[in-house]
Amino acid sequence: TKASYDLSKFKLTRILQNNTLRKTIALLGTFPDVSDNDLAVLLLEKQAFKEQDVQTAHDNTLETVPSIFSDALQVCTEFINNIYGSFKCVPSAELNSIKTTVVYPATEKHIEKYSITQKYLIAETPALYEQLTLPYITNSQFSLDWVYNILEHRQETDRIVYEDSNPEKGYILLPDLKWDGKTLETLYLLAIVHKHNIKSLRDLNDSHLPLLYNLRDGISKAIEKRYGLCYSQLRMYFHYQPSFYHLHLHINPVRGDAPGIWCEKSHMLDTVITNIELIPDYYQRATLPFVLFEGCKLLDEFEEKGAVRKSAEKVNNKEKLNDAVEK
Ligand code: M7G
Repeated sequence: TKASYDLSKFKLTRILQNNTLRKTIALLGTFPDVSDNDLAVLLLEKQAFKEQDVQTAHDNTLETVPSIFSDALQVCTEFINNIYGSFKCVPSAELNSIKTTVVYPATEKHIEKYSITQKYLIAETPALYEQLTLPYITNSQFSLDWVYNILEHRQETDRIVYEDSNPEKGYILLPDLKWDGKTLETLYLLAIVHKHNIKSLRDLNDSHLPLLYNLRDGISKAIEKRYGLCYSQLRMYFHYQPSFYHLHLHINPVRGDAPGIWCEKSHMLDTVITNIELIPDYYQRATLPFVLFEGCKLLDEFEEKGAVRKSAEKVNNKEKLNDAVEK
């Protein structure tokens, strides 16, 4: 499907976040050609190196793939000092592309998601989940249209890696939006379950064990077949809280460090299975930590209940500072 906007006509309002380590930048702006009011969030990401890209012509099996070391390489010498050289090289255009993700029109919540703000860890008891989180996610959450488009084969159909169409324990396995679809080193897949109304980890109990076993076994088989990675090379996890409240599993290679892989947000599939095998209603009884951003209404509500220790943190910091000064 063709986009309704022309990326080259993007007009910047402000930079939301610039991650020099990840080489990503998140931008807020508009497409004045389409509308002056609708806001767009753009995420630009420089490519990771594929091991293929550095192969040289001696390896004649790879002759058709573009390599950095070819006649197309433009080399500008910055300096050479004794045995040390510094260059600026521009490889062929294909090796220089920028992965671009667009959310348009973007909501306030999208802008918040891509901005850097202060973050706080919440200890969510089952009671606080019922009182605060559940009403909040019921009233204000991202639309799940993209999820249903995938499950009902309206979008991304040609990207499906594997489908198990069983309505109770089936799922669709496909590349995550974050993956460029090419670089095996940064492989990132998503398994979206067919069953509706499982909002998140919090809803999982022993009745879902067949679904969880099926995810574990089917995904690793499909990935081994397509990408040659075995079960033990894969990291499979749920996010808590997720951004999208229809159960889905994140999958990427243990070897890489996937974007947004934060321990405070990730719950390994194997751990989830064991917890439920031992205690069938584990996730309805456990206190689960999760992160909230400054400016989020839910954070204020948790703060009122005393579940956020902002002030204690300040006191501690002040004491630490005093200690440090005295020493
Ligand atoms: P999450 O844990 O709900 O939220 O994961 P997070 O974004 O805070 O991690 C949702 C996952 O779905 C993320 O990894 C997204 O990159 C991915 N995703 C989001 N959208 C809108 C799409 C989409 O349209 N297509 C695909 N294939 N993946 C998406």
